Amino acid sequence: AEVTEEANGVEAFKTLEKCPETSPLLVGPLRVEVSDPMYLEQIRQELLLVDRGHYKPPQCLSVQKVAVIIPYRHREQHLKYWLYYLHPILQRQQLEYGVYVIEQDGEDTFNRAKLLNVGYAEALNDYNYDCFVFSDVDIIPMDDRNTYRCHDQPRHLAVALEKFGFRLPYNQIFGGISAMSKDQYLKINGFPNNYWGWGGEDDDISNRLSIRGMSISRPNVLIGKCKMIHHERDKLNPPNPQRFEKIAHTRETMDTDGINSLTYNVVKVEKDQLFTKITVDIGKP
Ligand code: UDH
Repeated sequence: AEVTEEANGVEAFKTLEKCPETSPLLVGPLRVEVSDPMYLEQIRQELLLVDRGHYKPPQCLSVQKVAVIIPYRHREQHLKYWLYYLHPILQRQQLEYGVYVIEQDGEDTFNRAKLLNVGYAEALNDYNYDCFVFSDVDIIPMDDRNTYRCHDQPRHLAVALEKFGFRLPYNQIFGGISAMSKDQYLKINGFPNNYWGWGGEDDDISNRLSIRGMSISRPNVLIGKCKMIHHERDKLNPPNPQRFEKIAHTRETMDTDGINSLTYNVVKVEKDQLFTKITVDIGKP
């Protein structure tokens, strides 16, 4: 039951019903343009119901509380597009959600999976989330029926990208955007902490899922179509030459490398209207 203020100042109880399985606010396919510059101030003006990155649907009670975790460094323009497109989509999906941008401090080699582990831990410190969506900063869904919530099995959301001809390049792929419940995440001991540089960590996560007997669920290729913002390779995220060797040994490493072995230091927490940015020192290779 939610307390609401009535015009005469008397408090009345209004019970919010659970949100429906399919939101009536969805519109389907979306146009996603990433050429005009974006201004954060303007985006904030259009999203007045978001408070410190958190939103609760006013119409109904969201069944899941979703933390959206973004691994991040030096991608300011991409983040603006992400915020501009994703907040309205998540709101039409009638989700209760919080956005966490996890920024790697310093200029050492990037480590995406470790940042995602930090995001899981920090989001849970902040609020009682039950579902975690892990999203690259440069991927925007092109259909709002691709819901950012958890399912019976771990979910892969970035299903159809132009760079792969709008098809899945291989069946076990789990990169770009994924969603896992707290239980699913803990069952695989979270993500590996020692994939420094580009590549392999998503396949290690996929290995963990199948080793623990889970399968990957997905929307179909029409609903799962996403726009990836074009960019050059980041200087501090070179392809990791060890990745092939490492993904061959997930079974031996996953129980000791993961959320149970995660260490980091929070350097700064910044509460923007549209997101919480946590800058962290995660060490170096
Ligand atoms: N990321 C950052 N900063 C970095 C590196 C990575 O924020 O310096 C994050 C960001 O959320 C990004 C994600 O990590 O979306 C994945 O990294 P990526 O976008 O570099 O990986 P992707 O596979 O691209 O999308 C690889 C480089 C492709 C170069 C193609 C040149 N034509």
